Amino acid sequence: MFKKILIANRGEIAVRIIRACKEMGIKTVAIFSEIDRKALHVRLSDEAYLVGPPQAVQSYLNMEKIIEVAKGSGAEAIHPGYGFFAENYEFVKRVQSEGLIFIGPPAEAVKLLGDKVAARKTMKGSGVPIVPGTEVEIGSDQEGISIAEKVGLPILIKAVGGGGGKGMRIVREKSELKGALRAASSEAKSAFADPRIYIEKYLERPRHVEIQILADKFGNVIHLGERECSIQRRHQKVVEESPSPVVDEKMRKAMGEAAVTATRASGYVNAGTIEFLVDSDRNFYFLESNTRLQVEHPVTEMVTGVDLAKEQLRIASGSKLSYRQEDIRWKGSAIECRIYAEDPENNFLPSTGVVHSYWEPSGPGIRVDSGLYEGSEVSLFYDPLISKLLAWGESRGEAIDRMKRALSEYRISGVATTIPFHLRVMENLKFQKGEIHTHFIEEEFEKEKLLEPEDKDELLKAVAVFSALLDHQEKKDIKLVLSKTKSNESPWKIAGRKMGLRRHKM
Ligand code: MV4
Repeated sequence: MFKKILIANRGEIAVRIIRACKEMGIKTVAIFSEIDRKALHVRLSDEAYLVGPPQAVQSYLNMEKIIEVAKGSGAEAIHPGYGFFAENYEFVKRVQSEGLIFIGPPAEAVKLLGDKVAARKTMKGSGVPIVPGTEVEIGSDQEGISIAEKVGLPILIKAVGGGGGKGMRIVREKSELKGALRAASSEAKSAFADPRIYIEKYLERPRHVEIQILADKFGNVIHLGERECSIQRRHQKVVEESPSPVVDEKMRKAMGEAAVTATRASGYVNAGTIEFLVDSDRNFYFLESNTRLQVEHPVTEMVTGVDLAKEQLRIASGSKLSYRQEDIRWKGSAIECRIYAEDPENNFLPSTGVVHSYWEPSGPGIRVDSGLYEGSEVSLFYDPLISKLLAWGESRGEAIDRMKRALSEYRISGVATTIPFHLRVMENLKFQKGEIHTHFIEEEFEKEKLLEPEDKDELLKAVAVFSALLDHQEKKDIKLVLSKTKSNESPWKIAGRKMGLRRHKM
């Protein structure tokens, strides 16, 4: 086993990994930006090094500096957490070329699964069901039109280099097709430096159900069942749970086997996730694969008892899996609420400030993974996810009751959070019945104020907040960009990107 590792991340996930290391007797090296000097992950680690200014590109995404710290501190391996360098092929290559171990999948698997058509091709070739559509990128308008005719409208145009909902376009009318193909491609080009697009049949109101897998270097692959992740807002997950209310034992076995096949077919090693869309007839289709430890991994830990972070460390250090498939048993039900520093009363406007009082819930069945403490600072520089509240119960009903109790105990003052919104979700009758899908929040909570894609008000609000951090020229640039924006992406993401504040798929 490793003696010392570097954690190339911050916040709750860095804390989560440090905790696993402590229990395994592994020394931890933290990195931090100037604004994170007093952060919890810095306090809990054995050593910590400043890597740059608050902007992620200059600190948590500063490859040279991170490698230098890893080598200088004598760390043998690097855990990327999620976001930042977690799914970056170049980073994995670089880590390995420096003689360090990347705690995650092989570089080739990261590359393969990051290319959405290559992934579809691989899955189709090994018998994993995929959404009807193309397994090659669209070469011309004519090709796009004939594929759309074959698949049948509505279709969804997606970016080959995309994922997480960026650069997608629904086409419902034949007349919209040509324009949509061109718009999607140019959007993909500017967002991912890759204009390639492909087509899938558009599924209406599907569920998002994903399977957790573990694979070691000896060819052993197991699955740990599903997580239901349909409750999301603008491609940002809000609530996740396991088991899924629609998945029974038979379906779990079928999806689990498909996920194991997908894992083997892509040469994957370490912890990973195979995402599926599930239609109203409970057919499931491969969507994409996440080559990282995910934000929502604790729900799986709570129902299986498997410590995924520890298992990642064991796999990376060359041990065999600690479990066989038949050792995995699922008990009860677990729910996660992602607490964001956003104001649900004000269109989920990002909220910043110093946490001046902080009181975490606890008691039976409750787990809190957070990087917060009294006095910690929440800024606009990083992802707004500040805490994950989890509840376990013998039944889904008990998990919901415990979650409601814990949400009502949780006190965070100084920054606005989504805690009150989570309480409304837990109290929603359709949620309680398990009648959820990917458009649940939109339909249940935003009916009256569905934002127009070009809602300038919202965009200008974003500019107002960011402008405190900008100089005059940057402000002019952003206004120019926003005035041309027609995408349905969150204005926060657009404005953030213009500022160089990269948000990552989590
Ligand atoms: C889809 C889809 C319907 N049909 N693909 C959005 C994120 C990206 N990873 C894939 N996404 C979708 N792909 C087909 N063929 C609907 C979505 C989708 C979605 C998927 C998962 C979780 C939330 C979602 C919210 C809206 C749309």
